[in-house]
Amino acid sequence: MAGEPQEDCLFCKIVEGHIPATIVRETETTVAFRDINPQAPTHILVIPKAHYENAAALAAGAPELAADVLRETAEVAAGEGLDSYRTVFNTGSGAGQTVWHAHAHLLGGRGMQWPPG
Ligand code: IU
Repeated sequence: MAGEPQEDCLFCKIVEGHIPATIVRETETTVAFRDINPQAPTHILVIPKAHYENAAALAAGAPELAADVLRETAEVAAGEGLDSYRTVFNTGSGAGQTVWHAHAHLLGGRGMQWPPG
């Protein structure tokens, strides 16, 4: 069920501390940890602790929590000393989503191209 921990979800396991991750910040509702395959000098994932399969499901099911995730990306960016950064939500396999627990990619520390690939 939306919002409930999923047994086969890797990011739920990170939230529960069952899989190690380099945690940058944690709030009552979110966790931020370094991506294991960084695509920029700073690449951090900000996730809601509750399980929603993508950003659309999160925004529809728990709009306050979606706002927490967005606020937290800004806090993490400030903590990393980033003036400029990119926030990405991949939604669907065609867009590159591989983990089905909503997450914001926070990328910074290098120049960015537009449009993205
Ligand atoms: P995506 O938008 O679903 O493709 O992003 C998933 C990200 O999760 C991707 O950048 C992976 O490198 C990252 N990741 C991770 O940081 N730790 C893990 O244990 C796993 C994936 I699996």
